[in-house]
Amino acid sequence: MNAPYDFFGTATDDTGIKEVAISFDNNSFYRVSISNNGSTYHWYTNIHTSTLTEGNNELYVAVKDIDNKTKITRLLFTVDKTLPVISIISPTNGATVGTNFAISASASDNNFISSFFIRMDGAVIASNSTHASFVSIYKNFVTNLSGEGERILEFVAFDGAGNNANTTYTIYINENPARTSNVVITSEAGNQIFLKGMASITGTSYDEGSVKDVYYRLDSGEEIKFVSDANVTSTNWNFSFDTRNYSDGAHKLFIKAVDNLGGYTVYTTNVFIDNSRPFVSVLNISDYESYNGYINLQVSITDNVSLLSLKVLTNGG
Ligand SMILES: [Ca+2]
Ligand SMILES: [Ca+2]
Ligand SMILES: [Ca+2]
Ligand SMILES: [Ca+2]
Repeated sequence: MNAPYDFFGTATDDTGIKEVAISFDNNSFYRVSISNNGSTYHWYTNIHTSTLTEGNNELYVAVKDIDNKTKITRLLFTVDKTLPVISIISPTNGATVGTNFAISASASDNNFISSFFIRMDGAVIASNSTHASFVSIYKNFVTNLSGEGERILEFVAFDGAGNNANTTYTIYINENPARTSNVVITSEAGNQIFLKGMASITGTSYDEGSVKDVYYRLDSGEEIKFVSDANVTSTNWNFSFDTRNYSDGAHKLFIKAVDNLGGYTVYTTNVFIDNSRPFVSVLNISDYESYNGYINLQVSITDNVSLLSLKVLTNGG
């Protein structure tokens, strides 16, 4: 970076100093201001580095005493107007991360890095003060449940000349995806996993940040969104579907809760849809026949999905 820079020093002489002149890189000398405190003379000038070349420079300081005797002193110095370069390996800008994640970055400079540090929301979370042309930071950052949401990561590097580079990333901490609990399934068959007719499902989805959407699907069917843009930490929901739109038999019901950062979990449960009656046949007696004594009744019952109970009723109760 180009900036004004102070050049100053002292000179002494037995009889007194008349003037101090300086020259950069053998260009013409010019006088600079002097002041004295007894026999010690202070000289001072302010140079804008835009007038100096990058890299090694020479400064000549010519001190002339009142007898016009002159002494020239040569000084070497380095001009560094080139900013450090910051390279970030992880995370990526805009990334959503979990409860711990890697921060990996480096800074390099044509001269040397004097300080490299990383801030999260203004607080330094990692630093490296090694003086080298290449300096890196690797940190496994643990959120310690500090809350979900947006964080500002700043990567800052200073070189030896005070030039600094600054890169800002926005990341999103998602400590937990949205989850679902308290799922209760009822249907015309009662409160159980055997469903017939209309089925009604209730439950709760929750998140440390907020629940955005909740979906359900049966098997590999289409996801159906039944909670949309809720944006609350917890939502009690319900949805219903007509089991007659599905084949009888075993199915899997999936309920997917998605949080504001896209984190989700899928709650899964088995259900059995059965909209067909059992089939009953009596094997050893016939309609309108008369029997005496005890009858050993033989009945065959079958069902496409599952049998729950069999009741035999007679006229006598
Ligand atoms: Ca002298
Ligand atoms: Ca530099
Ligand atoms: Ca979350
Ligand atoms: Ca059935």
